[in-house]
Amino acid sequence: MTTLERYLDAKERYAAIGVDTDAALKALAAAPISMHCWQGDDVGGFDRDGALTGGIQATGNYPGKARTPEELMADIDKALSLIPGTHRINLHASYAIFKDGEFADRDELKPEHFAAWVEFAKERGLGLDFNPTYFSHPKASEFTLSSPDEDIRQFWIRHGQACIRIAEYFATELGTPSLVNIWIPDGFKDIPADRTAPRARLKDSLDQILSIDYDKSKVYVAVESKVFGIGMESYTVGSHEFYMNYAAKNDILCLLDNGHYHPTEVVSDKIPAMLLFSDKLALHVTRGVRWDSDHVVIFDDETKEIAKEIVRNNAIDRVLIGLDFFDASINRISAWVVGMRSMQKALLYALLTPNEKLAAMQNDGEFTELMVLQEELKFYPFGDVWNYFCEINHVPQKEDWFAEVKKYENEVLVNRK
Ligand code: RNT
Ligand code: ZN
Repeated sequence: MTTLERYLDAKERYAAIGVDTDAALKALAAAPISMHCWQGDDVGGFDRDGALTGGIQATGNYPGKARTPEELMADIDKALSLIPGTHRINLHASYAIFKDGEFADRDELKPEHFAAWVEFAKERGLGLDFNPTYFSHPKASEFTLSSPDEDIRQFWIRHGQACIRIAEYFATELGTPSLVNIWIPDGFKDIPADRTAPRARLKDSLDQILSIDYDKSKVYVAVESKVFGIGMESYTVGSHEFYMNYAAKNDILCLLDNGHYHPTEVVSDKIPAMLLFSDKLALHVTRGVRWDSDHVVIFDDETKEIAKEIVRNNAIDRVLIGLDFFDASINRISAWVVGMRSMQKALLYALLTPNEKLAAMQNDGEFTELMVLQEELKFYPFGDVWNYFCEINHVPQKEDWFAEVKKYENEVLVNRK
């Protein structure tokens, strides 16, 4: 049987339970995912050589890490060629590209330092998202936006403002809004004596960053909370409650990273709650294994539940989906492709779920029927619909894409010493 024949067969089986597979494919094609550039070089960036700091960690030493902007762009191209649909690239400020001999510190970054990325995105029809980099920098060795040292705090405020201007430039050049996500690593290793003052300083810093004049239809600013980081086990300045309230009061976005909550809390349950109060919200989809370990996103239960909440709430346009992981122990391009394709598979799985029918069962108290159908759905011919989506988007089906990655590894990546 051909891919099309299998698809047509699947289409009939889904139609029998009221699911329109053609509509699902159309909706999936219109769901961009922001692919984080930092999986390609273990969150290294180009603006300095030092170690990764901020209580996050990329472990592993697989050959082929991108060392230059050219290598990173080539690797992104390779990954995108194996991922169906058109997506976005998520950059960090540390990925500024300086001309020979030039250098600008983080508080002096300008659009011109990202011109090469804009050109890259334009040629490929990609949108760009952005993140100020509040780590891996000598001035980020202790605190950033919550620093008690006023000079340091002002330095990082200027960085945040510079990033908004750069994102506005992205949006103008590319004709699609740019998300600026603020995450800071500030916190205490041990029990603090004052939990309020650092948060008051962070609040004031955010106010100052947002006080610049920028076009809110072009730049969406988001704040990303966290429960703890390495070396900041006892207290995180940018906690969930802090940012959720800050975002609500200031009409900006909350970004939920599903590695950033207590282990039994799930982001899939937070999405519908947030959507009742916010027009838009942003996600960092990741996979925490025992802690915020940033493993590659796979087609697991929580990723599926996250996708279901987005789809059921008819919120593909309101939830800005980005990925956030950094695994240096496996082929980095493969990590991107697995993560992106898994997120898309989760969305497709949600789009192929008879959501209204299931909701009606819940409403009518038919919990036995609900369980039975939810279990049976797991064995519907989802893979045949996915393979057809790959075929019509001209990317390899099933595991066939991996041969391309292996070839690239043998021809290109192994030569990076
Ligand atoms: C850290 C946050 C943050 C970073 C990236 C590199 O815990 O998740 O989003 O992973 O900005
Ligand atoms: Zn994150």
